[in-house]
Amino acid sequence: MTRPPAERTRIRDRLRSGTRFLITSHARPDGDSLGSQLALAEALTRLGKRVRLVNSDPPPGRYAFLPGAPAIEVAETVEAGADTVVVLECGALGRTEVSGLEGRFIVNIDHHTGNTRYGAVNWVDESACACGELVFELIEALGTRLTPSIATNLYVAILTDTGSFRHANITARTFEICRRLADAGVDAAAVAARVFNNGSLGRLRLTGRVLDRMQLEDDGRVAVLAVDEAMLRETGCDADDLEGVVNLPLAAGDVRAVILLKQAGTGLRVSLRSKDAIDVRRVAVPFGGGGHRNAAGLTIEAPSPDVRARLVTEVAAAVAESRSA
Ligand SMILES: [Mn+2]
Repeated sequence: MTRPPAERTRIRDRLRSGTRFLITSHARPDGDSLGSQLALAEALTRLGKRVRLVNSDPPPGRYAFLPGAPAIEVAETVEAGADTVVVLECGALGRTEVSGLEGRFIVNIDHHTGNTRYGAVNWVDESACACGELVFELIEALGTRLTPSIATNLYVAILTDTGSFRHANITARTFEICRRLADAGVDAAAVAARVFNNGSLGRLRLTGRVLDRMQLEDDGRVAVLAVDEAMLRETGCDADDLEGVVNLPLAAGDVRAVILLKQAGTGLRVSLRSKDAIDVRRVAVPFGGGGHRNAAGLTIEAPSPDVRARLVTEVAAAVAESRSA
């Protein structure tokens, strides 16, 4: 899919003409959603705009150092007041888990396959490695200076959404943007240390416990990880501490895909990861989920007893399909 500059131009013009903005993103924020939000918020503020950042969940601790992060408000509903709502990184409006957005002038900027185009303007570029790549282009189009803090936020977005420059969708453009960000003052080693080497011992113990209980299916091609609330409680962790754990089984050459099952109250949150051409997004969609080819997720409110077996069957089928392709 080619980049649609017409939509980016429309968004740029709207950002220039508007005065009061609300920027939101998905629940359970990650490095891309937070970095993209904070970078755009600073750029708009520098243009003299009034900007509110509202999310349904607070930033995980590892992202609390991001420049501007304390300004993020946590709310489940927002009242009128902004002339433009910018929704970043959300394939569907419901992903925000913030109510009160419907019917507003929404600018939708995203890189997820299957985005429902819920905005008044929709800039969806599935070829972007991170939403931060699109926000970089937008800030460039606005002509705002790349400050060290904007650059740091965008670098975190790209660093984390590419799995430290390992995932698909990384292009020469990605490195060109990162070169510009480094030029603008990003300390890449310091950022990586803050994001990856600053966790708790509990998180390390939780990771060990989850991997210790890993089960293999489909002749070792599919790894299944399961996390219940007791494991979190016993290690002093919360669900945010699981970020990245789902990727770890992929370090084994034989493992082609991973299913992580996380108990969430009476429901089940499922993360899927895969290698190469294996499309786990197509597994997630029939369950109401979404994401990318190699990283997808879904939530099952009332899981049936056979849900694990169904997921294993579907993921194994995706693995087989990529082998026969
Ligand atoms: Mn993203």
